[in-house]
Amino acid sequence: MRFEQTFMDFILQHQEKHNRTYHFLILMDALISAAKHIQHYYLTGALRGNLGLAGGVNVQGEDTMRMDQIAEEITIHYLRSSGRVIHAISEESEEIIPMNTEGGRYLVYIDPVDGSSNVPHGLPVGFLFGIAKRNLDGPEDGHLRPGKDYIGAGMFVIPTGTFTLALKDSGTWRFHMDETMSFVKPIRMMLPEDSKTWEFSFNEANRCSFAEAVQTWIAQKERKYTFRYLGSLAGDFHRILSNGGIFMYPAIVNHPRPEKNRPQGKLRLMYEAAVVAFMCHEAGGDAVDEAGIPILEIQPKEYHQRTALYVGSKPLVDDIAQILRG
Ligand code: FDP
Repeated sequence: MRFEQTFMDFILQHQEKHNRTYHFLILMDALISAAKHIQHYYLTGALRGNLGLAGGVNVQGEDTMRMDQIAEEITIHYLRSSGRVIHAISEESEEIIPMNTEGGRYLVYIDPVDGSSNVPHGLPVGFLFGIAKRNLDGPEDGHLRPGKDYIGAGMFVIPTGTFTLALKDSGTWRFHMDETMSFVKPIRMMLPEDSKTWEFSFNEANRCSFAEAVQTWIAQKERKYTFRYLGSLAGDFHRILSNGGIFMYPAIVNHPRPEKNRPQGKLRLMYEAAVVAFMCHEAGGDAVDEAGIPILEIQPKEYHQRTALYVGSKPLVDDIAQILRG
C-alpha cells in the first residue's frame, strides 16, 4: 500500500522548521473543516434544492444564492470556534465580523463561494481565503492589510477536492483529497517557464469594453496561446498555476452602455485578487491592476474594494504591466 503525506503533517513540519506556534495549524484545521462541510452541501445541492437563489441581495448588490448563505454560515462557525481569529472579512457581510477580538491572532479574508454563475450547474467554485497576522508588537493597526502582508493565502476548488495553499516565502503547494477526505500529497507549484502550455483566460464577451491598449495587446498575443475560461476565478487560476499563461479581468471602460462600465474593475481586492496574487507570487508569477501596480502592494481603503486583475506568468504580466503604466 502507498500512503501519502497528509496536509496536517506537512504544515506541522513547516511550523516546526520555522519555529512557529501551533496556532496556525488550528486555523488551517478550521478552514479545512469549513471547506469539507461546504463541499458536502455543494455535492448534494442539486438534490436538496440548495443550488438556487436565496431571494436577497448581498453587499455587492448581487442576488444572494442559497449556497452563499450556507457557506458563509459554515465558515463563520468554524473560524469563530477556532478561537484564533480576531476578525473576518467576508464577501457576504458588509461589516467586519468580530470573533475573538482580544485573544485572536489572525485576520482572515474570505470568499466562501466564488464563481456564482457555476453554482446552478454544480460546476467548480472557489473558497478563497487570505490570512494576515495581528500586530504582536503593539496595538492592532487595522484590518485593511495589503496582500504583501498576508502570511498565507489559498483556495479550495469545490467540489473537485483540490486545495492550494501559499505560505509566505515558502512556496505554493497543491493537495488532493483522498478516500478519507484528508488533503494529501503536497506538490510544489511553479509556473512553467516553457510557454508551450500557456493559456489566456478572460471573458471574451467583455473584450470590446476593455481599454484600447489592452485590446491591442490581446490581439497581438492571443494566437500563441490556448484560450480557456470557466468563469470561476479559482478554477481558471488553478489552470494557470499548472499550465502558465495569464488570467485577466481588466477594467471595463468602453461599454456601449456607459452605466455598465467598471473602471475600478470587478474582482474584490482583499479576498479574490490579493489571494490569487499571493499564490501566484509564491509560484514565481506576478499580478498587477489596471495601472500596472503590483496587486500585493495595493493598500486597501475599504473591505470590499474592487480591482482589475492581470495574474499569471511573469513575462506576460510584466509585458502588459508596461503597457498599463503607459
Ligand atoms: P462570479 O461573478 O460568478 O461570482 O468574483 C466574481 C467572479 O465570479 C469570479 O470568480 C470570476 O472569475 C468572474 O467573477 C466571472 O465574471 P464574468 O461572469 O463577468 O466573466
